[in-house]
Amino acid sequence: MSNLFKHCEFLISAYKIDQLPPDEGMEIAFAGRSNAGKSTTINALTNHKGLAKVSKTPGRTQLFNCFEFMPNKRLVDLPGYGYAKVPVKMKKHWEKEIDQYLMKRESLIGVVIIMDIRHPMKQFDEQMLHWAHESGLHSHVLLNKADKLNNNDTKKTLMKVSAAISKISASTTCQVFSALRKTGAAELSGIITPWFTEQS
Ligand SMILES: Nc1nc2c(ncn2[C@@H]2O[C@H](COP(=O)(O)OP(=O)(O)O)[C@@H](O)[C@H]2O)c(=O)[nH]1
Ligand SMILES: [Mg+2]
Repeated sequence: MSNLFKHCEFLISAYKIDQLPPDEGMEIAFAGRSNAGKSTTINALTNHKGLAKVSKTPGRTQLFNCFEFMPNKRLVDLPGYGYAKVPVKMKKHWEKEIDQYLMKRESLIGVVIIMDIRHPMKQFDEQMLHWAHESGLHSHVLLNKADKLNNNDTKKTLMKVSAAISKISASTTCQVFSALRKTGAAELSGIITPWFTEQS
């Protein structure tokens, strides 16, 4: 399968939403708790090892990182939410910025919600699912770090989380993933590619 995202380039890092690229074209956001694997997922999807910076220290990459794979088509690595050790003031700043981004960004067409398969469906993940559902955006959940679980536990978690998601948002899809091993990368690409190409 041809990879729509293989010619992806870093565009800009924004500390505030008014520093983002012009709100034109289409973009999708990668959301998830700090350390869930958002940056590693973007690298796996684009087949570009050092594109998005993978952090060794959780909570460090607190910026909107924007990547462009075609003119006016972007992937946005959102600041990680829910990291406990971030100072309250900084947390407030990011909650506000992410909130505003989600509500106001016209070019946003979908969101990929990344969860650590060992700790899925935390409060912020659920909030994001509710929000995606209410705003009628495309949404897809990755149960990442599947390399950390055996097959049986992986299957069980997928079933459990899929059931929980369907109660919140029937149109949201969910898959098992390992950004580290690129397991499930073709499935991910197969789900989000039509978001950009279908007529709306
Ligand atoms: N075992 C494993 N580790 C992963 C996987 N994806 C990411 N990581 C690791 O988790 C840490 C956080 O990843 P990062 O992409 O920076 O998370 P982010 O904060 O959500 O952007 C890094 O040490 C990654 O190497 C995965 O699929 N499996
Ligand atoms: Mg990151």
